[in-house]
Amino acid sequence: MQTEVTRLLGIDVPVIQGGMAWVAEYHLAAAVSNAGGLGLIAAASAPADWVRDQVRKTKELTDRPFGVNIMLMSPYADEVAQVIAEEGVPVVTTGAGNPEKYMAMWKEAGMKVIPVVASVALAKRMERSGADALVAEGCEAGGHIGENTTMVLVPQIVDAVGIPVIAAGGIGDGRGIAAAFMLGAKGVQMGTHFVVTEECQVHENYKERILKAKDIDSRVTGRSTGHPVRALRNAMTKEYLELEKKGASFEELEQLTLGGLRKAVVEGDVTNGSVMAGQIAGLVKEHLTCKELIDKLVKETDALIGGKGFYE
Ligand code: TUI
Repeated sequence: MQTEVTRLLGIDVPVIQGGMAWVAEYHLAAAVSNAGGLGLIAAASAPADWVRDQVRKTKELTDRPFGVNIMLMSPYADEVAQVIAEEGVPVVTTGAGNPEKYMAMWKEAGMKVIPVVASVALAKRMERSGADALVAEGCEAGGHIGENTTMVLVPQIVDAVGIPVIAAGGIGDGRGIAAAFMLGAKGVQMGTHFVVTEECQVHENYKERILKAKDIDSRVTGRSTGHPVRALRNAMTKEYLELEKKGASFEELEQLTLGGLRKAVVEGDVTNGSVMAGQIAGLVKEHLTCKELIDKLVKETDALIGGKGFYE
């Protein structure tokens, strides 16, 4: 499955693992890269030293390209941006903001820069500032989301820019990948399905919650505060949405989610914690290794669109 994305990144399969906060650490990143995709470490809100350590541990486990995702709302974003340039991380993706101010430093360090965007406006701006490719993430995705679905966002961004577009949000199998290629994408980013892989270190309760999720189990909290976040429904999302309906203050709402992702990922509290996952959770029923998952995705995609000129 060679495409502009595999050639740009030096990988075998145009599948990128999402930079999921608290979830995407070095075991997972290295396993995805060793399986031929692009593994990512999520810097999330972690300090720069933690990221440096994760990068070094990833390098011990793989010789293949990998990346770091920087969450731009992090108080440590500036330091992490610097550290990944120093450590010679091959690829950086960014989320939840505009990474323009780091672009020159990263390009100088020879890194491939792939901002995650949720709008055509930011996509165009990122191309002008020198991005090598873009992840166009629709609101089917888990975590912090934009307004548009993948189906409407991807073709509009593909038409608006000349650099390769990687589709994200709502993709969980070969059918989703084939559909993304039909919309003009040259690769995909997947998060939710990688959470339930063997190598992913999240608490078993988190994996179980995804594996038993139904199509209607997804909720978006925080629309009223301007920070919409998608997670699987539980006692926390119920209370949050009730408080939001009552017009609760930002501070009161924030209190409810503070440390919630850690609670779910590390402690396994999937009742009161934040179980971030995409809408595709309902489709995810298999617990595989990263290699098994990626091989299966390639086989499924090939059966649908192999030899039809989408990725030769
Ligand atoms: O960033 C993500 N997903 C995330 S970040 C995250 S950590 C977090 N936890 C709780 C609350 C908030 C964040 C969990 N999930 N995806 C990429 C993404 N970026 N989706 C949407 C955007 C985005 C949104 C607005 C990118 C840029 C933007 O505006 C930039 C600007 O300045 O115009």
